[in-house]
Amino acid sequence: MHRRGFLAAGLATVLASPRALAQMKMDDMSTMPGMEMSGHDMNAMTQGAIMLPEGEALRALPLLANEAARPSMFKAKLTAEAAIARITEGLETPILAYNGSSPGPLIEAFEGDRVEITFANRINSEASTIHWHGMPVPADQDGNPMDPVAAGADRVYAFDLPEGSAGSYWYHPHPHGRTAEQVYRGLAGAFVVKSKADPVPAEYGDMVLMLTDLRLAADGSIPGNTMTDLMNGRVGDQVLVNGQRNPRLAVAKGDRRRLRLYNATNARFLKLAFEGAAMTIVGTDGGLIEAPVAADEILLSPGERIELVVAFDSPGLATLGTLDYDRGWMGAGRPADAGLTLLTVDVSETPGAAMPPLPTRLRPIAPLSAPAVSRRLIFAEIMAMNATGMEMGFLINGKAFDMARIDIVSRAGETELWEIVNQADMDHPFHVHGTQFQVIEHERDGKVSKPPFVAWKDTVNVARGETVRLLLRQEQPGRRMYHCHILEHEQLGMMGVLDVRA
Ligand SMILES: [Cu+2]
Repeated sequence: MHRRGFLAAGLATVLASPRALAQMKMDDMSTMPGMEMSGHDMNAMTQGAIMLPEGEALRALPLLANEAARPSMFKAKLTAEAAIARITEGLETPILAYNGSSPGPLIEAFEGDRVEITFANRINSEASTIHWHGMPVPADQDGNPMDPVAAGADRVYAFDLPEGSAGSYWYHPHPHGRTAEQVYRGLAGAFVVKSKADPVPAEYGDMVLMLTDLRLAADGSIPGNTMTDLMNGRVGDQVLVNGQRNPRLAVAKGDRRRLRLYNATNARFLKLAFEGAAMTIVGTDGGLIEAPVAADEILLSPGERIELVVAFDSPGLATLGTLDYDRGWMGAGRPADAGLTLLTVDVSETPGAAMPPLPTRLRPIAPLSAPAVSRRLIFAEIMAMNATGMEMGFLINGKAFDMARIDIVSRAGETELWEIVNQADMDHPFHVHGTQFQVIEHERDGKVSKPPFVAWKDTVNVARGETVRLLLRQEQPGRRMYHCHILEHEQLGMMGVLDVRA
């Protein structure tokens, strides 16, 4: 196996301090965090994948009911527990669900709302948390691995949604060492913050499409992670939209639909294209962009979201599908990324009611500027064979994650320039908690390019060999995580702790 990192100068140093390295030994995989591969799983996997039926009517995600007794308040309870999904006839699939549903219920709240969500962890003997991905919540309410909720325990997450925070966020577990597994077993949901002054016409609707992927063994169970999954991140056999495989949606000719696409997979890169319909980008992770931008293709890396207006002007079938994207795959078993149909839309011959046009301006975004500090984060993979097996590490600045170590100290309210350098052989989507950032530059092979528009992001893909420069400002003090959003990589060390001080 040829790897750029294999003989990197830093390797000896890292291997000399094995406790700092997330380590994997081929001959003792059962001791790895998140690794559970029994002989039963192995047999099930070789018997071929169970695929879900296609073509059912697209279901909207169930809405989490607001139990608050007063206005400007969102109050509810989320219970994480084991559930049985009857995914195909005669087969029962043990999953993890929020309030019995996977994906979890959709949370809709408004800018200015106070949010109080009681989390009941009823997962059998496993700690968990709820992380509010992308949201500007206080550090101690953000479900970090340092704040686990023990099995059987409850806690309340409370925070305020500031003005200007409307956007397409999501929630998922973030417990130390168990995030990847709890997510691929079913725990993730969307959290949409709305603005009362939304410029996108209400006639377009507003629908969340949660993209997840699933792997089912012949007996209907979800098998544990393999060595390949740990290296590349887990990629399932089928990509689902709101839990359905290639569901169908009926629209009238001339309709416009507002669709919020979420890549909630552990590790699958989705290069998306709409055939037979025109996509216009209106928003990113952290809400609306300044003006609509037409797009033929969109790369959505794990953790990212995109907000689209799709115009259905041609009668017949329109399909949302995937194109090939090489994100750097290690070893055999590279998934067939291209040619998946995720959603089929029936566009009627008869035109529907006329739809108002999309405004040419959506909202202003003040550019972040004049960073007071610059930082450089180098992402690297290391891999080595030794007497006891293969060791693999996913590192940031030569270090694997250590919850007790503070890697970066920042000051609240100060703009910083972060340079994320990917010296690895795989793409790594970079995510930071607690704030939204602005990407200002990409550099690859000495070529510098600017992003096509200003946008608020909390997750950005850093392709192998690429450097991404971004400006970011944390407003609230406390400890924040930054990490690769391939959840297996995060679990194997590619995460750091940022301490924001007042
Ligand atoms: Cu990664």
